[in-house]
Amino acid sequence: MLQLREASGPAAVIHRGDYTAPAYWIDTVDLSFDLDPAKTRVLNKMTLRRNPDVEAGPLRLDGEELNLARVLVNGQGTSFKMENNQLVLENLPEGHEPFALEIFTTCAPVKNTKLMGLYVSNESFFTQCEAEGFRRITYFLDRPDVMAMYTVTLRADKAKYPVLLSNGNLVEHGTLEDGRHFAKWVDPHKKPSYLFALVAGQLVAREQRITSRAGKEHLLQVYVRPGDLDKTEHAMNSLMASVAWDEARFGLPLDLERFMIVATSDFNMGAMENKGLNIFNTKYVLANQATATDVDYSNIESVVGHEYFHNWTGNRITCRDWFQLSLKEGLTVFRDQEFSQDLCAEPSARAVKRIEDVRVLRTAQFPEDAGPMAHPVRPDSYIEINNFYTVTIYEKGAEVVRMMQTLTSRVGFAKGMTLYFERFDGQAVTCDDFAQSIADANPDSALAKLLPQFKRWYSQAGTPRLAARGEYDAAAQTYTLHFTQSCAPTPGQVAKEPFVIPVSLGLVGATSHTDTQLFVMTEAAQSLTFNNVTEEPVPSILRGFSAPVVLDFDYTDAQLLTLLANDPDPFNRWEAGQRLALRSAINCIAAGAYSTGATPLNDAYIDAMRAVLRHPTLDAAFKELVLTLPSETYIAEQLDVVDPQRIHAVREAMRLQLATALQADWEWAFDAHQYNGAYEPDPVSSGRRALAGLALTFLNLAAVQSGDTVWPGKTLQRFKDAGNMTDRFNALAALVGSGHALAAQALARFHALFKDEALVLDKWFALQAGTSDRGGQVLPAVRQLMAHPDFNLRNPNRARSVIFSYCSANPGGFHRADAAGYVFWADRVMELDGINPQVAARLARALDRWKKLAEPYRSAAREALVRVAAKVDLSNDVREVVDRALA
Ligand code: 0A1
Ligand code: ZN
Repeated sequence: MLQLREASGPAAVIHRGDYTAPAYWIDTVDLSFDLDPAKTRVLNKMTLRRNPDVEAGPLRLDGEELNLARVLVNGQGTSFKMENNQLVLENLPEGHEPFALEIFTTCAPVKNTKLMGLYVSNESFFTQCEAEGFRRITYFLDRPDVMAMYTVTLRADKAKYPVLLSNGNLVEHGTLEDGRHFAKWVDPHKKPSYLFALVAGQLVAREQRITSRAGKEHLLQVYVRPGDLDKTEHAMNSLMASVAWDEARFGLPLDLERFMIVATSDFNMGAMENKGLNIFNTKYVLANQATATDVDYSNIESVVGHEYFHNWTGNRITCRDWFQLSLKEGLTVFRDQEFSQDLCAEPSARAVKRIEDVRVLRTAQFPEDAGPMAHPVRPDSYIEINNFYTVTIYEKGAEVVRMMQTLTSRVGFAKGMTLYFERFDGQAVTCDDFAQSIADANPDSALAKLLPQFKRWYSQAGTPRLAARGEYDAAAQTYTLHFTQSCAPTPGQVAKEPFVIPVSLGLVGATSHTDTQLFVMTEAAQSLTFNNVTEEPVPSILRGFSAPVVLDFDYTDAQLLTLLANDPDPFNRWEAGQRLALRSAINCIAAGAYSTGATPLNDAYIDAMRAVLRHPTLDAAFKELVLTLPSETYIAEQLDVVDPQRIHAVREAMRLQLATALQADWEWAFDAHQYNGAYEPDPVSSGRRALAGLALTFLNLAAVQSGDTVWPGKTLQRFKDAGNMTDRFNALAALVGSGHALAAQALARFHALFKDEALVLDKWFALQAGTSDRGGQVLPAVRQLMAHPDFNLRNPNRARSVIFSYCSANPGGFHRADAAGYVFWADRVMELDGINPQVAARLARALDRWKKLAEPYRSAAREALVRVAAKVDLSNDVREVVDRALA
């Protein structure tokens, strides 16, 4: 067997403009695996043909960390060479006839700590091929525009690996000599290599047979480890709801006889949409009321939906190249968000979901768009594609699709989807192809008229700012809104052209309000006049967050209080409360007046919050959102220079003020919303639990302040008695978050109760690493957690639960004046990079916004980045992130 040395050099930048079609097509792939953790043998028999549209050239197959044993062309040995991780074949048959290529390689799944390609987790085999993992299994044209028909034969020890799965249909299985067995799978659909999957191990399945609208029978399966079957009901329900929804809303049926989901506890991301064989992080499958919170239930519903919806948007029509990633991701996030909204019985619950989605966009994507990693929804270049599975591609991409729906109507957008599938089913296409389909199906729509300009959302990075000013003419009874738009430079893009911004808006008066209308902004400056306006109104702009922009409007406090009380649009009602809180925070931060006992919030705000909390008809879930202050990260984004300690102190002062000023109201809220009946994860009951949980948080904060022991005692009791994880964890978090002495025993008890539940232990770790810092205690605690016997750096979920919870989700604990947080960060990035570069690169992004930091943080952060960048053997993943940060 010959071992090939891998050439390495400076990482290449890949440009979108350099796309060329492949020189060869692969029509069929017949793979045989002899599965063995230390040495798995892979026989890959393909039929290929030259692409007649491309000038003849050598065949270059991608391969990584493979041992090559044999290459045969039409059954004969052939010459080949290795160049930059590619197997290059020059002496191939002339002409355009198909030829056979057979490649035999081995790989070592047990050594695969990157979790890309074929790897071992808990003694089972799993694969992850998106984006470029298939080349770690065999030599291939590992690019999404090469779509082939797959046949897969798996052979393994029967006792150790009783279940053998791959894409498509099981056509044959049986026993072999020496206690081995085999299974043969045929996928009836052609697919790109990134959708290939195999699973082998000791697994059990929950099964469900369903009949589609068209009368077809399907088998749905959720595979987990033997002890976890009692945690699969919700995932299965979510899958059935997904199948029904895609048929009902978009006319897209399940195109497979069998659809499988398999859960693994070692996974870099959330889940993967491999054709017919989705592989999931256990976090997004396993749930029962004792181990999972309401948030977990809702995430499972979204992720199961997301991966299922990819079956059409991603798998039936895929991406021509990885620059088009948002073609499938933005569209599929949009679809999963719509799915979750459509499952809400009440309109108010839809609004709650929308607010939650916007909160993610604004706290994660807006900073990305303003930082060193900013990139367009369709990027122009990358070094490591794994770095571009971003909130911009996913969440901003979803907003771009939502704006298309806004500009064509719900019915019009569905027509556009139908046209998209008529045109491109079975193909690998571009974002342009998608946008053109939606526009062509709606020729009279604003989208069709503005398409070239609309597509700037794909090509220009950065978050646009929409500034508005109102002008009331009492004599003429007119109200005019003057709008301007702008967008700051981003790396590589200095000047920006105006965007198409759909602005949903209305006017709110003391006693009446107008209907919502849509104003489509296209110029740098534009005005809109309303007639017959008899009193000066308050404009409610960007209702439902109709475009992913920052809205600047110089509202008075009184105007915001009006919107908070009267806006018929729930999103803007919530937004008014956030603006008021943000203003108080920023004023207090600017004044430097944040010493202990500071009261940043004014009485009007407190009274308004009391009115919302006590409101007779508003939903508990909505109240919880309104009464939650903007996060430290969101506050930081509004400032030019960021002192994370000051932000933390001010926000903590605000929380304490809300806790004490509304103490009686929180007591009422807790008593009125706690509920000990049967557990249901629906929006109404989970909203109640969320509000009761927030009340407990505030009651414990107030108690620690006043020395009262009643509420901490009650909270501990609630923690012990809780009938579900949501209530139990909220009680625990309230004790830990307040810094009360009872927290220690609750934490110990929680660990003892759940020591065998990995996902619950993740929560236990994350809570401690993410807790509010009081005098620098969090970093030493984090170091201790890393020394805990249950800690394991190789398991991404566990690494995230401690290290990311501290570095990325705990600004008050992480940004220390003594730089120890950054030293810790740099050490972990380098340590993780040797194990799993994808996870390391995500952690590397915790310092993206270092240039905004005040001293001494800024210099210390830079020093930490420089130290990482100086490491010679960094992965491309981490190198790209730190180089961009330092540029
Ligand atoms: N396509 C998946 C996301 C995903 C991407 C890369 C992965 O491995 C490196 C895994 C999953 C999705 O959107 O769900
Ligand atoms: Zn996806």
